[in-house]
Amino acid sequence: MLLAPIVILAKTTVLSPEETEEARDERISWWREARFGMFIHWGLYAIPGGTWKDKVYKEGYSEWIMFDEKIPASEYKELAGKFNPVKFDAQAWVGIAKKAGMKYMVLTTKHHDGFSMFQSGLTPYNVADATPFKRDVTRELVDACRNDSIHFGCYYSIDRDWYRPQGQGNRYKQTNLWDYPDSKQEDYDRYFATFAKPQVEELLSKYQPDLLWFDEIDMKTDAQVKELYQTIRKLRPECVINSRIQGCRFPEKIPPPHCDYITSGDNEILEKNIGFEWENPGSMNTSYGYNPNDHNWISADEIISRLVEIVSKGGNYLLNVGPTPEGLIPQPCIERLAKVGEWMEVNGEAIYGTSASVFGDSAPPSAGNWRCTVKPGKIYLHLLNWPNDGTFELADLQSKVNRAYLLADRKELKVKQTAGGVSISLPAEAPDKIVSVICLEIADPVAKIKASK
Ligand code: H79
Repeated sequence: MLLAPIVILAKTTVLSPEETEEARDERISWWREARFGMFIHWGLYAIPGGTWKDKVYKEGYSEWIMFDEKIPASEYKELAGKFNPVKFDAQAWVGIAKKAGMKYMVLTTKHHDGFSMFQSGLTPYNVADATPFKRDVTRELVDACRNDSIHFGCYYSIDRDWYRPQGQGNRYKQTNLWDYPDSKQEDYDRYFATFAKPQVEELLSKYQPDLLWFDEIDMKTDAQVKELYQTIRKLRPECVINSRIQGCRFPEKIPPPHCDYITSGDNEILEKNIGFEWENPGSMNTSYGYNPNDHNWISADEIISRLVEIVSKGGNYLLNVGPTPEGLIPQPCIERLAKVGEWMEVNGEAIYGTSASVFGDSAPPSAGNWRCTVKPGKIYLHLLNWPNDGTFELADLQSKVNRAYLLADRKELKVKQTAGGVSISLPAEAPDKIVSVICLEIADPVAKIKASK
């Protein structure tokens, strides 16, 4: 569906007039190695948590409450006076991410509601100056991440800001028309030039983020996108940028200009490897922001299978948590992340720094429901179903297999290799009931596959 119009350009293509493939390669190498990150949606919307007056949302985006309920900015801003997350502990959050096997963290420094979750010189409407809490939570998280070797990214909603008049010339009409019905394009241009872009500059110089994660709906002109991009590159060339700097739709061309990787739709897993870095922003229930009434949690098993599927297609998984107004990561998230962490402890080497499957789209369910990731000289087979007959058949592999073992115990497995492929003998019981991983050490750095498919 989304993939049809893509044109994949040659590797040597210059990404943007100012940019080379080599520069992008160097900048994005940590991100490529990381594969799994924590997304954090935290802001004033955690206080209503999806409930406004008589209206209780049991699903949907709690961070959208201001828009959904058309709350006047003058009323919404009163939430700032109630924001006092006394249990917030940046180190504890980083610890939870680390234990889950996550390697980076992206915090909503400003979501569409327009409230800055960092101390900003451009507006007093920010977490340090407008709340009784008075602490710069972005600063604390950046420091905790740096102390623990976790890369840090800033989510920034640059096109939408419901607190400020912004113009309405966009196709979704997702701007604040209830407070500002006469707002015009000029208002957007002023907002962009005097507030949004300067705030991005402020984030870059104050916090030196490793990643800027934009969330957009195509309100910027091409000239504004370019200006933003050049500003970021000038201030911090090593900062990775996602594709929503331009817009939220899937780019028409790969590589897309002005960014380093593609963000797929919210919770959208691409159908296949697109030959370019991409990332899935996923939620654990239907909301990104905290909503105590949204019980639509996906299981830890589902998270692990999604992670394996995404990575086998060459993507990263940025999995969200929505902390409470007290400053805690919700218990259902903690429980799930702990289970994912146990799996990563055993199987992480089949995730970190790996590339997409060498077997085409890897494992349709008819082939036994398995997926594949690779590293030089290694093939990882992720078995979502355990074979009943004690053997796993892998057709089409031509490279010599030197050694095969399960990551769970590293005991050598018996391998029969013929011109037609490889047959691996397995124990009767799966070591992991969700996904067990076999490692094949092969004689070639890059696996040779029969070109039959
Ligand atoms: O930050 C999270 C979302 O709030 C944000 N992206 C993720 C990472 C996002 N912004 N826009 N969108 C997602 C797409 C808009 C979806 C909508 Fe709706 C569908 C807007 C109106 C209909 C969901 C349902 C939100 C309001 C009603």
